[in-house]
Amino acid sequence: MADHLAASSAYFQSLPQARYEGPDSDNDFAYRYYDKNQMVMGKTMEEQLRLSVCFWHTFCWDGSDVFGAGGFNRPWHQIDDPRTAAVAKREAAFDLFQRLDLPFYSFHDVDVMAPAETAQDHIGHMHEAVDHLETLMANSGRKLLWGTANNFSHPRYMAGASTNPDPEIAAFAGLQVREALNATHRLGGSNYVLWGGREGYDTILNTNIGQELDQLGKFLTLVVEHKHKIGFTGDILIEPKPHEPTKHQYDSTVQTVHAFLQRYGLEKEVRVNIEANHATLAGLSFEHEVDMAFALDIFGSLDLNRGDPQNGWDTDQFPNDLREITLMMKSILAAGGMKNGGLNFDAKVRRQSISAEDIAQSHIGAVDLIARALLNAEAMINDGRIDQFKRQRYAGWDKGIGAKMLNGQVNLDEIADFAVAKNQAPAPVSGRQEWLENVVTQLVK
Ligand code: XLS
Ligand code: NI
Ligand code: NI
Repeated sequence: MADHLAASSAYFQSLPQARYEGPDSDNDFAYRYYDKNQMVMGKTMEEQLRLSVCFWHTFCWDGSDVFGAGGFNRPWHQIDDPRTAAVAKREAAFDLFQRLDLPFYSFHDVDVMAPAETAQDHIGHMHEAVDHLETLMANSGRKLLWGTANNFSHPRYMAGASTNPDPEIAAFAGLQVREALNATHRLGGSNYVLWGGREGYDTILNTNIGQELDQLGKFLTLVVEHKHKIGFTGDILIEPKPHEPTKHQYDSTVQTVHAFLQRYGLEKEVRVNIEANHATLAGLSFEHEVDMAFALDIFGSLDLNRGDPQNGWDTDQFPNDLREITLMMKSILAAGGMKNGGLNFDAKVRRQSISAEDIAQSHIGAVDLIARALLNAEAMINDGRIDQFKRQRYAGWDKGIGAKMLNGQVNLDEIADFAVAKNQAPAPVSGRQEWLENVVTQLVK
């Protein structure tokens, strides 16, 4: 066991410190575009992007899938004593955070603590983990983007957490959320996330949807109350996803979450954490979800990854589509940039990528992709053609009958009378989609 402990702290030690070396570098562990101190639209790249490494895919997953066992053999998974294993995992994680020189991380309660079956053990093991995380954060200067409770993996949650037919299970979920939110507060986290992995159904035959929505709405209200009670000033975020593991998840998309929040009077209290692959699963684009969240004023934070066009599940691959990420970054910059949010890599290496190098290079490549996207987005805003075209397109609504309609100064008769008085059919104008796409192609570098 001592060997595994030593191997855990040495696991990432062969990796060089990642730093900016510019586009001509031939070092696979260097950043070619992510220069954390470079100014982009009034902030450093580090401040604009607020990049975060997640615990679950990177340190908890052992490489297993539904057809086979894990082949990663990370040394902290070989330690028999669960509390020692958790210490080793946390130490290895902070070593990697520093080697990548990324400022933030994210976790589920169960990712960072020794497993617990009872409520008392859960509290004890979680406190032990948080004490250690606090020290690791102070020593490394790393910060917490968000914490969350895993209320979907344990078999007790097979029929949901707050939406479970059994209120005692909802109460256990409440315990986990209280502990995870308190921990996030204590560690100075910027946000607290709720992803309702099993807050949905497998079949309507055994599900009372109206009852479950009320349970979920009430539970969320209690979480918001607790946030204020303890003085947590970060944002509470819901992470939409349409399905998987459930057949249908209630928090399907940004728009359904917004409607849900309005129904329970929480639209000023809760925002969204948007994940690229979840948008794909919902049949939507990433930039659609981001733009929708800004339009509804519930944008919170982002989980970065990608799906695979040939599969219909959450493959959680590292992002690599520069055009897609550029358009998404453009939406964020245009809306004034990140506030409490950040860009969290909710992404995992492939099952055959078994080495420590693979973990580092997956992150380094994705960080560079995002840095390039940020620079492209800045160029797109400075170029101005797309924004100018959009503004022009709606200019009619700033004056005359358009302004009166928007301000509620005319009724349907008056609008109709206006059309009659015009006495000519309005002429269609080009939407210029291909020209706009050409502009994007020119600016994505
Ligand atoms: C799963 C989700 C999950 C959340 C946190 O699909 O993306 O990882 O981000 O619970
Ligand atoms: Ni996620
Ligand atoms: Ni996901």
